[in-house]
Amino acid sequence: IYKWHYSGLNRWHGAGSTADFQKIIQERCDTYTQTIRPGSRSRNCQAIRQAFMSAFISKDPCKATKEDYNSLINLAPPTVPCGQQVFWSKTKELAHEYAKRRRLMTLEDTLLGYLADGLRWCGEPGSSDLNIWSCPDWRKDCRTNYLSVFWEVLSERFAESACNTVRVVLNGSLENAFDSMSIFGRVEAPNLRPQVELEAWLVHDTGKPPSDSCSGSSIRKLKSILDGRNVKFRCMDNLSRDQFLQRS
Ligand code: AVW
Repeated sequence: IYKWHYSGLNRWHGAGSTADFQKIIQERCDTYTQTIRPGSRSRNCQAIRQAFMSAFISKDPCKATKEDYNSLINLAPPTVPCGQQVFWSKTKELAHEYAKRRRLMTLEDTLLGYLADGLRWCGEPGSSDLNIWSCPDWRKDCRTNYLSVFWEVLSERFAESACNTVRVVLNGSLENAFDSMSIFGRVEAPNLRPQVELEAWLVHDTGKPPSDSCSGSSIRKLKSILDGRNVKFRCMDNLSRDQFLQRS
């Protein structure tokens, strides 16, 4: 029992892989390429599903590297037409609603972001299956797990491809709307190219006063990261969720 508990499929502290992971990936890929973005270059969904599986199957779930995802990302780079990108941090649902209304694109509107959105996956050395019982938790087990590394490398590529004006939706109901440890803070903001302009929108819960503003210390920190890269910055604050979504 002791040995099974500590070396078996149940040893990680995070929830296990999503049931029917492969099937969901294949179905989402077919939907995306046929219905959501039929104009996008025709993609081979079977090859994409296989590259996704090869990235992590039979591998130590705590030893993910960015390179593990190279072939997958090269099959479907997360690039977006100039000026259409929307980043988010602690505002996922709101940013998606905003992007939808304005015909802009979040990472989850790119093929790989759409495929993986909300799913979990990890493998196990010596097995060709996903571990459906448990997967490493970022805090309790390891940061270099396949889920975290996937979102980091996909976000990095998404940010690197930004051009013209892009936007980030930040949560103005938090004391620090900008979190330098988040993916937006650690990976996306530091990878924007020079001459890109970032517009930050600080949006708070309707009916409550905001908890952070463009002049607060967290946004000053974001500004200093961008200054160092010659990225232009504009910031809009004191918007409630309703005002933000309605504003044209
Ligand atoms: P957060 P971050 N499905 O709200 O700035 C499941 O603090 O860190 O925002 N998990 C996901 C997804 C997804 N679609 N996306 C990110 N995660 C994970 C990519 C990830 O570990 C977008 F372009 C992340 O740390 C946004 O601009 C956490 O859930 C940016 O990254 C969300 O934490 C949002 O990441």
